[in-house]
Amino acid sequence: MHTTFSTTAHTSQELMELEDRFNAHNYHPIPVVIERGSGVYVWDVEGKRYYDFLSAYSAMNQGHCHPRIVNAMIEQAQKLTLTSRAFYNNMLGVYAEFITQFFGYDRVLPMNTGVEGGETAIKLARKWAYEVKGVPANSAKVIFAKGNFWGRTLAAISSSSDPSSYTNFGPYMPGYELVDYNDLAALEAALQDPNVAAFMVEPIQGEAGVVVPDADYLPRAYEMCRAKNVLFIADEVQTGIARTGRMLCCDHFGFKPDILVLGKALSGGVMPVSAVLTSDEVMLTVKPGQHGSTFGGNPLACAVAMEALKVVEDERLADNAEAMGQVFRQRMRALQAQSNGLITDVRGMGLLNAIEINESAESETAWNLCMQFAENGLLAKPTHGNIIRFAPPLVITREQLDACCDIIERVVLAMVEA
Ligand code: IF1
Repeated sequence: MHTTFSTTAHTSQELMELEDRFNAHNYHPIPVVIERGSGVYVWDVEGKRYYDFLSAYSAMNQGHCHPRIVNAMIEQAQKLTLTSRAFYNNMLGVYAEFITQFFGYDRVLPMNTGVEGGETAIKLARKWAYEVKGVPANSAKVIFAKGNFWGRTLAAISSSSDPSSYTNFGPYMPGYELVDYNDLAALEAALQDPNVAAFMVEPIQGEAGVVVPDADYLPRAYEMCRAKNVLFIADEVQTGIARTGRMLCCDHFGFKPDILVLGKALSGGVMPVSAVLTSDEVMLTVKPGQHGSTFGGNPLACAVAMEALKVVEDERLADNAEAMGQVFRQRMRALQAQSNGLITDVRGMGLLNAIEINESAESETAWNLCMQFAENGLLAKPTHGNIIRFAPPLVITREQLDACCDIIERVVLAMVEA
């Protein structure tokens, strides 16, 4: 039935009410309604400007509406957007060569969302386990770290240790095993099973609260997997594309994962683009008809992803993330020292950082801090009640970063004095 649609002249309040009334209640956003973005800034519908310190969970590393990426998108959109993989398109081969050389892998399998990338990596690992490693049919295992987050599909939540992710969505995917993150002994024990196909891990756990492992954890885990002929799958959906101060977070630790999963900022945040990169040995186990996606490898995504990666390189965003991250953590540590115990930890790498707030079970200190940050023109969101993630676009300048640290400092010190 056709009713009255309210399509014009909305205030933030009206727009939030519309979502509340007609949309699923699967999120609890900070009450700010964004209408426009440019670089590190976003504006709400009333025209108020904010620094974006979430970057759509690290999808906007190149900044909002990067002109080069938007132009690549518009030009390609006017020419060809989708053919499906029933036919070749003139962009996929060029993109495949570009991205495999960019990251140093034999082959790429293009998908759309991050979770599809993770799913693809696990399918590849299973197939490789049966057809190359020689694991008996249907008995391959994949090891994950507790606290992992790789999306919302049934396969992804089946590996989750977070009850809000998995409760009442069962039954779950078999063939998974969970070990503690940052625990090499637990990984070593799990690797004793000869049917293990892969260990899938985020170099820094994002959803768990920006958990940075010990310096030797990842390279030693990689060596241990290698010794057992187990594939090391790096979920760099959030940590990749310069976020942590190197092109890949694994680059900090001097090893190259067997399977690399990328998403989010691979498109500069203009559309969902993910990719799985690996060797001939692993990738060629999948034959025509055995995996794919209508939109995977579409020419629009290819054009956008190539430009998004070139921007990261041309603007030296990894170097900027590294330098700005140092400044940011230094300022936050100084603030922690002044915070009378309100800030209990400052951690991160590059521009993927978090502060931990001393919070009692019933209080909403971190949420209130984020509301005050918003009031003062900076957007961030708490996770797990007491952790505030700070992840601005990597194009942020020193002046902008200092202004943002000033805001955070002012709000935190006002809270300390209150
Ligand atoms: C949401 C957090 C971030 C990811 C890693 C795969 C995916 C993600 C390491 C799946 C997605 C998201 C999705 C977003 C919130 C979010 C998140 F808050 F849960 F912890 F980034 F830190 N691997 N991360 O972090 O990618 O399928 O979503 O494209 O709203 O669920 P996707």
